[in-house]
Amino acid sequence: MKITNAEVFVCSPGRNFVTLKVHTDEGIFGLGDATLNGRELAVRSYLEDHVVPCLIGRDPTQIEDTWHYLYKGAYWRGGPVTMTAIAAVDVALWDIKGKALGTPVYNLLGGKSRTGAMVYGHASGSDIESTVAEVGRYIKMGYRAVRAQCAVPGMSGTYGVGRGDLFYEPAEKGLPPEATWSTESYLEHVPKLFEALRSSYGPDVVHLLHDVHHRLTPIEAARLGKALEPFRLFWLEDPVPAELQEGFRVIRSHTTTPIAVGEVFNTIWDAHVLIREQLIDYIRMSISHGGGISHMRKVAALAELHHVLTGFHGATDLSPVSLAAAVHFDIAVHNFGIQEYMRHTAETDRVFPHTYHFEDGYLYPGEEPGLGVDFDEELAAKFPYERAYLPINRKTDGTLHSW
Ligand code: KDG
Ligand code: MG
Repeated sequence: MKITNAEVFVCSPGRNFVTLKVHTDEGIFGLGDATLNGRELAVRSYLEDHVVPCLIGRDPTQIEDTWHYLYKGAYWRGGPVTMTAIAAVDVALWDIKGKALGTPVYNLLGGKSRTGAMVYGHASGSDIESTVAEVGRYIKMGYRAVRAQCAVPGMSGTYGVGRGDLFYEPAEKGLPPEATWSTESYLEHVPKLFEALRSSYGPDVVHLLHDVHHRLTPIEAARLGKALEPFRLFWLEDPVPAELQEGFRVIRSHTTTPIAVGEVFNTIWDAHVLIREQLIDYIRMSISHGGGISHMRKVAALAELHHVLTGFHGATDLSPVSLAAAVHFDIAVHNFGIQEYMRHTAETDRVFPHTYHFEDGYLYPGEEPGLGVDFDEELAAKFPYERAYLPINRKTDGTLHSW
């Protein structure tokens, strides 16, 4: 089999997505997600201008060799643009292999370790009362795990807090909006939210999660982790910016609240110290930003040795192609922990018809060959790209902060 062509599509059915379609001389095609939130067109150019010409004529079944060809052959290794582009090619090749062999991708990864992947949904509200009610709504829908984010009094537009429907979208159209941040108010407020949640729903009805979005210093994060211990979180996510990883030793030495990190990591080299030193409990790298299925198999294998579980990023900016790949991976890999599942809009689901489905708190993959996801090019063309960014975040004195 040979690759004959590869096309890149940028569309915006509710939000922007970049999709790679790899064609072969046997008529089989594979799909990959190349979406990088707020930097979509950079990945399109990386693929169209630099990667696609090198793919023509290659054997699509040689997935591992192609991965190293793109990673090592570029000389310039790693980074989100490169690794998202490599991931899109890699996932498309796994899709092709599954279709060529007539088997779902999870079978190529060792078969099922479980039947479904437990997911968590996003509940948020403008105050504690509405956030508690929203968590209740998710419990009623069957979720076993819910991330809870609440607006902080006195702060405009707290990042990660949705606008009360099931299709919360973190990016906003146009140029980046700006929000304010006060660590003092946040640290005061979050324990009150989780106290209210546990007193409403009890100690064990639902797993509770929280995302700090990289906004604390290590000692502040340690204080938050300690304050949340009585409410038994499933995890506390991205407590500090993860460039300086020594910070996680400080957090770890003070609290038993489980820690999750990694949605902005791109290679195993970003994660190996945190994993080897057991400074985290969940690795959140995703297939689409972490070099694809081939690379994430290595990350998961390293994590398995060190009692770290997977908890893949699954926000709306990861397209249904990514989500399908994640669900196949989740049910195959032994050290799976949880899968983030932010529902896509109906328009997105129509552009990417898929067979994975949600039931009773779990996602299940389809049983057809490959990933079980398609791409409706004609419909996608009706939703052209619209510039959109994640918000910028400033402290109350105007200093730029982590988003
Ligand atoms: O593109 C960035 C978003 O996906 C991210 O901000 C969402 O933090 C997020 C999460 O945990 O889903
Ligand atoms: Mg996050």
